[in-house]
Amino acid sequence: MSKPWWQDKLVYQIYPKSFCDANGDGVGDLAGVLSKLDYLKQLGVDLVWLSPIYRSPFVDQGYDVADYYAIDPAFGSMEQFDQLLAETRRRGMGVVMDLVVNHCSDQHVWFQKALADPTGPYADYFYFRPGKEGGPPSNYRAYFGGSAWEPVPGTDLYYLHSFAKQQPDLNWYNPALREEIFRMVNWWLDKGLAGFRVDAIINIQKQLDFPDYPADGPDGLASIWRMVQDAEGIEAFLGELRDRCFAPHDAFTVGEVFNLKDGQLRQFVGEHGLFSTIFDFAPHMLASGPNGWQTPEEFKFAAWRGAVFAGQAACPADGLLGTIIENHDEPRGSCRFLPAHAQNDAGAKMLGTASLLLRGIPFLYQGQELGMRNCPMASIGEYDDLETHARYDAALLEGKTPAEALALCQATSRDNARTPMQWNGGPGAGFTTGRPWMRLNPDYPTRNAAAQQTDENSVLRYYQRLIALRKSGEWGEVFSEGSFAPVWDTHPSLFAYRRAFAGRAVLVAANFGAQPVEQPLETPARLLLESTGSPAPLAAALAKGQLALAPCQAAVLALAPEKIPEEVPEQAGA
Ligand code: ISL
Repeated sequence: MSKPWWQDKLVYQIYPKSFCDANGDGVGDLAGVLSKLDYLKQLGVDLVWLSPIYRSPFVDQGYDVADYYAIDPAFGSMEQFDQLLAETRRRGMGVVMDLVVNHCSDQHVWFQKALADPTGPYADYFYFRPGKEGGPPSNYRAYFGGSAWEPVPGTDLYYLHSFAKQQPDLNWYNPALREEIFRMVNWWLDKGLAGFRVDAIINIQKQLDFPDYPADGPDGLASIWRMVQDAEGIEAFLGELRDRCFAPHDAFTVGEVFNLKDGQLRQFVGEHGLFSTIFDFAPHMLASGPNGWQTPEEFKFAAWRGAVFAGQAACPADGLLGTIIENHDEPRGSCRFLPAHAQNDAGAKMLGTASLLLRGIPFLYQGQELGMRNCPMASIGEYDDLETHARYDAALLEGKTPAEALALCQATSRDNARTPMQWNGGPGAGFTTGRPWMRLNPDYPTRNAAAQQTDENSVLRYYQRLIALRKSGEWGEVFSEGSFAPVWDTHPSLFAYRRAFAGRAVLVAANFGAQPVEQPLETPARLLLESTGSPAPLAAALAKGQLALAPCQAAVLALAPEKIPEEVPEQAGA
């Protein structure tokens, strides 16, 4: 089996609206991205994933595409996009676009034609269905709240939308629609794109009779997820997409896939997988309590470690998961996957170490490398995200007070991760010379890339060293191809694992506890990297065959080669 070209790559997600604004209109743009390519190269980024930049009315920040073949003018032009392809290539990097094809925008010409002729061919690009008993065809709640069915004006029909009503679902059961999508995907790949992050893709499978489900909320509706979960057949659609588009271009693809059924992972990743990789969201699911986002859960170390290790164990030996701390839909990892005492720069470095060296394709989200933090807004009016507003309304409907509803938004809002990137401590944080489209996190005067670049001990400089180690000539293969084995996995505060490849092995260990820890090591170990900038006590302990970690300290150790073959349990096939 030959190694895929993307096996040792590291991906950095850009949220274009909030990354860098070159023309001063307060909204990030492609010229801004172009101006930061050297920063990304210095960080060690291989692939740049851009959240959607297609023409869009931005009801859901570009995840509502009005024209798949056009760059939205807010971001720039197709010439600038081509320049981005050329400039990344020149630096040995690649560009990954977001592929949003569960739905499009209601402004897309297909939907406009469908509305104009609701029994014509374009109506079958969507799900147009007659109502039932004077109401919608079924009782589904859309992910962003309210009925998932919206009346088609002037008819007794409704159209289906899993997300906002301005995001009508596309009918993958129609071969003509699939042809349109394959043509579009190939058009982008022919341009020289490295690949795609494939949005919300599990939702393309439906039960075409759209059965009702028992209500699961005070609105009398049932989550549309119930219908998707019981639907089947996605593999056929995705297999066609792979065979017609991705495979001929040898593209890198990452699926945004939630809640796979038992045994399904095998079909999604690996040598003949439907995608190159899919995100491992299991740790993120822990943040939702029994009532989903309405009951956010505090960080529990053992449960989190268990979820991460379970993902590593479940991944087939010929496949890789996308390991991820944060993205544009999630609160910041530095405020989520750390105990209260560790929610600081030392914790951010420790969490980065624990995550980036796992087996998998590491994904970083803009600002993660600065330890950027959640930005609780002072009022609901300061939030831009439609999901946050829908949650606020739903919480009020549930009987929560406005203050309680706001607190829920502050804890869970997607806008926590969407505040502008903090480039320097000057006006507009170096993000814009104008008025930023969303307020800046007030910590930008001290937490910013320029300040961190000159501080040897900063989160940014540490991430640079960490990524350099992951990709180094000496240790790169251990991280990109090596096996994974948990270590001390019942310890109350240690997060530790071994990676091994071709007779070489490293131990990654991090102390999430508030007290120092000491563990005897079975094999001599040499320090490759540690996160606090004070390596002396650890080095002294290693000389005595001990691992000693202060609170919030993470370390990467090379294990003595002669001991490795017997000592390290090899993962099947690795
Ligand atoms: O964001 C979520 C939870 O806060 C998820 O339920 C999210 O809606 C789901 O992961 C799908 O997300 C993707 O598709 C959405 C878009 O709003 C998200 O930004 C995108 O990542 C609809 O296109």
